[in-house]
Amino acid sequence: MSTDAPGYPPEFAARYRAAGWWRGETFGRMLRDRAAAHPGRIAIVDPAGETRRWTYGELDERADRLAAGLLALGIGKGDRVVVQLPNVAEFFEVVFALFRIGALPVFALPAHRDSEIRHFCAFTEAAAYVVQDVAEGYDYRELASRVRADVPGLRHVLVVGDPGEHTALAGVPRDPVPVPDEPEPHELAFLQLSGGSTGVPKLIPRTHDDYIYSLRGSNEICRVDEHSVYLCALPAAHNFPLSSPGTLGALYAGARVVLAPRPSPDVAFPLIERERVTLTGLVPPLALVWTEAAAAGTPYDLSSLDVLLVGGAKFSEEAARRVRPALGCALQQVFGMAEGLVNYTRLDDPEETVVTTQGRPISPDDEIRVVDDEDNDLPVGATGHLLTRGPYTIRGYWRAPEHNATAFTADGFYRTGDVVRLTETGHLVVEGRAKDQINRGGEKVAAEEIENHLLAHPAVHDAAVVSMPDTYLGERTCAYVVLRDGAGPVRPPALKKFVRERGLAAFKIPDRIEFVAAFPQTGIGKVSKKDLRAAIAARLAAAQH
Ligand code: OOB
Repeated sequence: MSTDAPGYPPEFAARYRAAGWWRGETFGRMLRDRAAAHPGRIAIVDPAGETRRWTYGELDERADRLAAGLLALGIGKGDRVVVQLPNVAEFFEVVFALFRIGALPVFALPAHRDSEIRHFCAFTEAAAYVVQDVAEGYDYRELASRVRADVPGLRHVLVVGDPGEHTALAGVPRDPVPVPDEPEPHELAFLQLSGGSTGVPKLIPRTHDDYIYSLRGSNEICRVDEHSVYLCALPAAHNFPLSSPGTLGALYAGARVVLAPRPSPDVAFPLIERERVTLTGLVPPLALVWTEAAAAGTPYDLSSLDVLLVGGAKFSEEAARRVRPALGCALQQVFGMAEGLVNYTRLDDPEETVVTTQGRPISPDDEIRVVDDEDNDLPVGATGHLLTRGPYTIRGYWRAPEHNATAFTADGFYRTGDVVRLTETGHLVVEGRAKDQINRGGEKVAAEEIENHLLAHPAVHDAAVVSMPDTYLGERTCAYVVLRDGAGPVRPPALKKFVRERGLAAFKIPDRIEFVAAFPQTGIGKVSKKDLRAAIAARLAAAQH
């Protein structure tokens, strides 16, 4: 690997190859092989508008032709391309074209706005940015125009649909040219986004070898095979629906991917019936909505659904118990992270394990440590910080040497920031979080990032963003703000508007703003977020009575 990111030490790479975890596969060749084996089998179903069904042969050919077009535009091996697409078939055409030429997709979410996209394009020195014209009423072409004005190095904006002032993806020349040296299995395949706890999101470098192993392992655990039909209900670019086992796992297995434009039952249930969906993945708030909708009685036949994966945030035991009775399918809890490690409850685990734990790792070579504040290992059953190292967990973020020095131990364990306990059976129970992050129903909000946006307001002297309990999302964000002396009156809606206008994903706008004269302090004079969390939780509880 280049100096952009620390790679796996040679002795570990050798071990992971010898164990058969890394088999020298690449995404480009994987699609090529599947297309050769079963060209006429359906790979992607995109129901938006007139339903499109792309076969493996067609997806492979589209990826090849677009790869040639991208090369003709001067996009080549190692170049970064920010991909911000909703759940549309072109997502796969684009990412497989990029995989094939060794250019690196940078997976942005549809919710991201100016502030995030500008950062991704500038920080990665992206050669191109790929968007949908309009989705959910939002015009991404305008966002692209603003970003382009700010990031002069961004050479191309490619648009799915009507391009406006940019370049139509469909118009990129597609004359077949031989693709020069395809990437090697140990090379980077893409950059995934970290939920993060720092001022700007870090980028996660994943290799073909490591990611494809996580797909193969996930498929085995979730029993995905060529008869499976995976419904992609969450945003396709997120690591969970991408790889656990997700769309890429399904394509690896030669299975079928059905794209849901939205995850709500009114959209997803008819798709499950019509396409005979067998598995899907949801974050806990959506799993609750589905469970309630099914329990209330639905006209749609959900009997094809074998497995519901729930992860991204803690799924409560009570909610977990209701899944099977309501939806008639098995539940698998997933505790994963874009940095690597993914845990699943197994399909043959006892029901108690499935509803009370967040699973165990994919790989026998996933190393799990539960430690105290001084990195001392704790006995099984004790609650502590989760550290991990293994065949599909990164050894460092992309171009972030300073951050890597603290986010990883000297011997390469990733500090997950999660507080967990191990059971005797090797299952993990997530008990909390030590990182300064709010998990808003699976959507991660880095406190520092939002605090920085609040601090940009002229009337704000200091800001501290914490989680507050919420029955639906699990957590929401509460921003405590100290105003400057002599600052005129500022009201919460004005401050929220200020943050929104700085161009942030909507899920990062503080749900609540509290003004205080000063922050409570810890013994060593730092802001005590623990006290702030307790204060807002008490306020909310009191308000309920
Ligand atoms: C998934 O990935 P990310 O990168 O968005 O977030 C990772 C973090 C974890 O470190 C943990 O704090 C939290 O999300 N988390 C859970 C959880 N699953 C993820 N916390 C409690 N219970 C769970 N089941 O969120 C992700 C990636 C791949 C598969 C599934 C989720």
